[in-house]
Amino acid sequence: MTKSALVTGATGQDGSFLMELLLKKGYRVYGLVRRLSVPNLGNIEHLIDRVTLIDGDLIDQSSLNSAVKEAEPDEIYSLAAQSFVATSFVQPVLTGEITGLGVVRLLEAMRAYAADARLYQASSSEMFGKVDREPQDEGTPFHPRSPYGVAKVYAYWACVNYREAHGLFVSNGILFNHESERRGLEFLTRKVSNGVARIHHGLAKTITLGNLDAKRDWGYAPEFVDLMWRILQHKESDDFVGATGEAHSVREFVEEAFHVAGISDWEAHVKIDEKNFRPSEIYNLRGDPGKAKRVLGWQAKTTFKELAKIMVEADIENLEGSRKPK
Ligand code: NDP
Ligand code: GDR
Repeated sequence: MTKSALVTGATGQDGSFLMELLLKKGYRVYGLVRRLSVPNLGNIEHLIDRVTLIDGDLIDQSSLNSAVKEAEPDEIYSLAAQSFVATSFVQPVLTGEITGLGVVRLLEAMRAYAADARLYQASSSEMFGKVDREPQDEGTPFHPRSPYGVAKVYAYWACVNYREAHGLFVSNGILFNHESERRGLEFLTRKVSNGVARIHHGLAKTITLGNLDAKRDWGYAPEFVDLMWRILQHKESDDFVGATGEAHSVREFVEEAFHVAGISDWEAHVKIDEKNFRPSEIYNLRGDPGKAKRVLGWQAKTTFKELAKIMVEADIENLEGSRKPK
């Protein structure tokens, strides 16, 4: 029988790749989309004839109830969030409402209307925060460093609690940074790939950044949505780290991105502005994906340099035709 999947955060980077994957696997796919004054369907334009979009907002319980009733899902992918860490410092209450409580609202909808479904929660390496060990795995304690990280910890434990208290199949993927040509423009890798492409085309001279010394474990998003799916196919609900196992600094990413565009004097094109620093930063994150490999046969493949190349080349191509006249 055709399986049904409900994906929240359908318009985001991960939602778009995940819905592609689920369609390929033959699922009937429902995507939850919130009403905006101008629809934000850019990432899923190519899919909208093949998926059913349902109006709903994580702030609104009744819309989540209706979405679950309409989709009758076998699998629910809980991806919607206020996902930008920097914004969470200036909108902490909104972030808590959406990224934290929003997940509980979805769990309540599942408990009432789809108690036999399986739910994947998009947990984050930001929950580890100020780490006391490296690499981080499923047993590493949480010490979040932003309202976003705090909200994700709340959602993580809510999922564990619904598993233990109500016997629901709810699994967390604790994923480290994963990026792509569909990443939002404010995130570091895309800000850089887009900025480099603009410089390449003569549309800008510099990129303004913050902390170049922070290190992240950066992978390629399409591989990480495959992990989400595998987590829900496992015989029992459980929590898994998804990561490449390698960390690189922001500086290394910037250097590599300029290198892809053939620009060697990258430092001449980068300005630093205090406003891009976080009130409390996470300096170093590197994941141990050993359990995902052992239990689910999953492994990240795209290397750090390949990731920079994919993103910079895509942005250079996107901006082709918008070169400034001399
Ligand atoms: P994006 O920011 O690209 O997408 C977030 C999605 O959530 C968008 O579709 C957005 O809709 C939707 N959304 C936001 N607020 C609401 C709301 N109130 N009601 C309904 N939908 C809402 O995130 P990613 O795709 O990168 O990430 C997916 C999930 O994985 C997020 O939960 C994120 O926190 C988490 N995560 C991401 C990692 C990464 O490196 N990408 C790593 C670890 C975890 P709209 O288009 O309308 O804004
Ligand atoms: P992150 O991603 O906070 O790790 O969260 P982001 O790309 O925003 O930052 C990565 C690192 O780069 C540093 N940095 C800058 N970041 C941005 N955005 N803009 C800048 O100008 C800049 N300069 C330096 C940051 O300080 C940080 O150290 C992402 C999100 O996708 C979360 O939703 C997800 O949970 C985690 O990854 C895992």
